[in-house]
Amino acid sequence: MKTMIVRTALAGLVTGLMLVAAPAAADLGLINMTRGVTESSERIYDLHMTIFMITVVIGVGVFGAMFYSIFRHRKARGVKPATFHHSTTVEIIWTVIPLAILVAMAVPATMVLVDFEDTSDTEMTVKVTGYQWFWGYEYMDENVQFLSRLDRDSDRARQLGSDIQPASVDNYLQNVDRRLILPVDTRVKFQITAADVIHSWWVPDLGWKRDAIPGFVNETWTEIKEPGVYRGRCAELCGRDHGFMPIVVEAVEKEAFQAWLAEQRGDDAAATTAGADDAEAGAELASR
Ligand SMILES: [Cu+2]
Repeated sequence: MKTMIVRTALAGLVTGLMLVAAPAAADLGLINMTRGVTESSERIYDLHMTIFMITVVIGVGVFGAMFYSIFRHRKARGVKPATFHHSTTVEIIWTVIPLAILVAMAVPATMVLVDFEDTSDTEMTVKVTGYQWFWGYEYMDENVQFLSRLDRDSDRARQLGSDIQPASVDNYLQNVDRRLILPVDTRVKFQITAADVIHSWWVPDLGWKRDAIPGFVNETWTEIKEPGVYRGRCAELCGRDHGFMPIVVEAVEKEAFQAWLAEQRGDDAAATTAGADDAEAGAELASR
């Protein structure tokens, strides 16, 4: 009778695990961190996987030893409890080993963090300003700046009683009217700040997230390897429309970027005027 119960329970457990594990295995990439499209994002990913594997090994080791001991030394088998209550050797071991593991993990993690702070040798600078509730981008020394807001379609669909199905909008709440265009294979410095409250500029594919704080300028850098469109969002609860200030970065080849920049700068007079209007609107908002 007893063995039958155990067997039924085990069979149930295995079936349950298979049901959970099968779809999970297929979608592992969805629940894991993204590899990203920069060298630093790949370093972060590798670091994350290494440390994850270390914790898995520790977890299996510790829980394995624990469950084995509980099972093997259970009272039902007539095991007598040990009577010792102090062991200096054991205490030294269980202090030194975790300490060594922590130091071993801290060294590569610190190296990645230090690398983020190193904004030397960057080829261009983009200033990012967070506003309630949109982003401002300025290409330093290029005389190009603009504001980037939630795209019209998403904005219309999100209004109360709009009757527009969000699913019918492309990249609902993840699209903007003007994308941040960046060149690939270029070390780009970011200067991140805010004009009203704290925001946070976050594009997962770049590997980092930086707070945009009024009165402070946070610096970091990126170098995108592949052309493409990379989406992100504000990652610091900044007020009513926090969920409606997405970020879209479009990485293009260097020549295409230069052409785009020239177009923005004045070869296209309309674009410059629009940029100036945007800047005024931003300044006005900032002074409120
Ligand atoms: Cu925000």
